[in-house]
Amino acid sequence: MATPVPVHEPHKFKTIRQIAFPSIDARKHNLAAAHFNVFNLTPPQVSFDMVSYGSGAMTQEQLAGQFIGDEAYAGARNFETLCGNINRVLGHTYVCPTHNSLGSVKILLHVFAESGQRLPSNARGRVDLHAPRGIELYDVRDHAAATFTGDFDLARLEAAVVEKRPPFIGAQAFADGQHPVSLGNLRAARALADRHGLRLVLDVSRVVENAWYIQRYEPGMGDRTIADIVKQFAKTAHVILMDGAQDARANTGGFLATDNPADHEHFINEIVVFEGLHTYGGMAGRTMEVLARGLAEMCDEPTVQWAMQQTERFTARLRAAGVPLERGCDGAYLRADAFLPQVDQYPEHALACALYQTAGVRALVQGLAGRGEHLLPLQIPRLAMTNRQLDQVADAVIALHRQREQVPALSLERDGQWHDELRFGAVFADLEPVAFDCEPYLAHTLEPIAVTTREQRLQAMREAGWNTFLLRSADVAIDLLTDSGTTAMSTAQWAAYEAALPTPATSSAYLEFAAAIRDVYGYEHVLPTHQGRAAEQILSEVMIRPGQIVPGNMYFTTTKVHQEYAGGVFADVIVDEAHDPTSSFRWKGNIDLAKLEALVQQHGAAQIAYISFELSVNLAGGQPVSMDNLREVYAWTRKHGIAVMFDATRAVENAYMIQAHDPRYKDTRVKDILREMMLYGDGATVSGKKDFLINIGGLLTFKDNAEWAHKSEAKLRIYEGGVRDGGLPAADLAAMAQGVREMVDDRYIQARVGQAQRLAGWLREAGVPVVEPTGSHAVFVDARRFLPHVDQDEYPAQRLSSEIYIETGVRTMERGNVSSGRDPDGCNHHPALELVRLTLARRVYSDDHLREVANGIIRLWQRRESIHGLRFVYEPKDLRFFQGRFEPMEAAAAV
Ligand code: P71
Repeated sequence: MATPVPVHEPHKFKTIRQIAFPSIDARKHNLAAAHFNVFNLTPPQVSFDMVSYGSGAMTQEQLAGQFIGDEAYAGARNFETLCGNINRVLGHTYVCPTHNSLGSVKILLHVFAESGQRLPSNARGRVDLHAPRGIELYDVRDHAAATFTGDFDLARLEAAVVEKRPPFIGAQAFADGQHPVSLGNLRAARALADRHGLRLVLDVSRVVENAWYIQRYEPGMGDRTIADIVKQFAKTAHVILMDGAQDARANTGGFLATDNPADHEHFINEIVVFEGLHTYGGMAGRTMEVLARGLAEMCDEPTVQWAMQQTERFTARLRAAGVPLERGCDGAYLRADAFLPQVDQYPEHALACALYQTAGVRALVQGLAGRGEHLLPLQIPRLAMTNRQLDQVADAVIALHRQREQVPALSLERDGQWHDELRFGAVFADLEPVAFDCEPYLAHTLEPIAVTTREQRLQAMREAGWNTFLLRSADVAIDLLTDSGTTAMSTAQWAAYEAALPTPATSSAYLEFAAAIRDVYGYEHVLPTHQGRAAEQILSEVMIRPGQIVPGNMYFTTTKVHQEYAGGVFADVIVDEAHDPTSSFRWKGNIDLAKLEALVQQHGAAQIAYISFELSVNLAGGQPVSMDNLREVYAWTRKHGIAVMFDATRAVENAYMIQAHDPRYKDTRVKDILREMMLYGDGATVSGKKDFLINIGGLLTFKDNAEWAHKSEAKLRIYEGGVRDGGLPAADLAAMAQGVREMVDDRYIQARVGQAQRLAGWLREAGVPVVEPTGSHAVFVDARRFLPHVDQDEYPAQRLSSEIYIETGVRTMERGNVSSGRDPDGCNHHPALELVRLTLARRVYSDDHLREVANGIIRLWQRRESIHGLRFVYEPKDLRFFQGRFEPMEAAAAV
């Protein structure tokens, strides 16, 4: 049987590329400046660029290959890798590299053809390449074929071969992007070519998508792998050519390959004239490496199934809404003439303009104009978009289809032979604009995720002592352990990272970072640290005198440990609702002023070190603090001369919650809300591994108190590194500075928090008990209500997190009795909250990943009675949740 269709991407996003969402006014302006030809728009003017050529997401292995390019003029190692992979994947021995498929065609025609000849082919697209060279294509495609519409009409092919004496037979996998070819038909064409002493030349740029069709629809092929079909298909031809920017997901590059050494000899003699040398053919060494790795990966079965599922889903959604289209190998090709019957000239351009005007989406028509096809391809950049994004793009097209009568014709202002030359004039129609609320970024590179069986996971869990911290990430499919340091960096962050110049003195990266912090927080003194807990240590030592009280809105593990090391005594002043997982109070992060007042009454204001004020309180469930509470607490501290120190680790998420749930702020940008929040404090520690969108880094910052800053700098030099780097390389500082600018983007933060809300919604619908209301960085499952039959001393949340892994391959974190440790009397602390945290990494997983997480947990919920508790077999003294090991109670009972 063929591989089943995966329910989510078989990879996660490793790096992302931000996308812009120009306003409707900007779009109209851009269209006019582009002469109403969307070809002239640039990527920053476009939200979704629906082109598949060279725009796919690479894997991390491909990206890594880019950096080991062997930029030698002759005999590059990368060429050897490329040859090896072509041989393995496509079955041909002799390789002639070219700069792209145009280079390949140029060589082919030069070697085999003469001007005036006619070339029978199943594809029309190559007219663009051949016609200007005086070679005419002769259509021998079987127009009556139902499924394999790219098949040759063998009788017509035979006739053409006899009459026209062509130089060779041209074949294209997934001809013109729309017409798949069956393996049986291709083999018949090969036999025909052999009978007439002709070569069959096959363009394999889209061979993978074609192979998927064969697997699915060609009789007897259902149990073959994509890899097997691809090889059989490619080996059928005498000569293959490939464009690296298609299935192999390189951004350029190409090659000719053959098993015939004499043909190869001809090719490489021309290569030096037109392309480069026979061992690089006009490609950079790194391009050969990226292409070689892309070839090696392109037949990965789950990835192919996933990509094709996206195309099916996208096309089906449009078709169901009555949008006229043809299904392409990489998307939906809109039939612009049927879409806009009132527009009789250039309907494809009119439609492209209307789509850009309403939604900022670009669909591009390319090649020779005037061919009378009127197709507007909406191609899916390979593996770069989520289904949520594609659904919204489809909805934008559907919304336009509903208003299609309003779409005006364009008036031609400059004619030309090619679509990109045309210029139009137009009046803007009154079209309703479309808004997106999907992820505001595309995948740039991908990281594969583990595929495991239940038996393997059970074994892994046993070896990890029933502690998800001790699992190997290589055994984890979807990792919801933490949102700390797990973000996908953006291409802008990587650019800053690569460009940063290291120095133990003041780096530009530090200045960038300090400027970003001053801009976003409004605080003057900026001290970088290697991560959050380092800032906590310094703050605690500078600000706490032994014996002082440190009131805080619920504790965080590392924060409390450092306060205690400095001699402080933590006092919980969070509102009572925070300890009740069923309370739906909106601002569970708030401080209870009465509790603060009582502390001052009892100990005196001088005994209070500072208020430790966490935003988006992690252990309460990611619960926000209200703006009013921030203001009131600050006003209260001014009366008593007490400082407010934020744990601003997830302050941006808190700002978003204020925007979303405090009607007074609904029209205020998150950036401005954050700036106001920070007015109500005197300093902050930050674990940059969360809000700042980086993998390592932290911050200690003070609003204006130079003395605290000075004392802290002295500690920074001893504990962390220099005062201008805090032990961080300039590169990480630079990426962090860029992350601070990206984190306050309204669309990003809304998409991020929205994911948590949707995941919670799916669980809630099925009755799974989750902490209410849903916080911003995670969904917390209430293990007490999930497993009411398991005693808290048998660690229900710990067991539930283990079972979630075994059931689904999803890694989560216990936040309950294990995490909160033992009291001085040796008994477990028995916290009110016994939770499993499903924490969302930033910009890494799609809704499809999370839907599967929900489904797995719902399956467990349905058989919850069968789940029992755990007991310790090894229990460390401090922070026991990290290293502790357990065994199931049922195993203990069986002994
Ligand atoms: C999280 C983490 C990472 C973590 C830390 C300890 C145990 C398990 C996981 C870290 C935070 C945090 C807040 C509010 C300070 C830190 C420490 N959170 N404040 O949630 O959430 O920062 O890790 O950069 O040192 O998984 P650091």
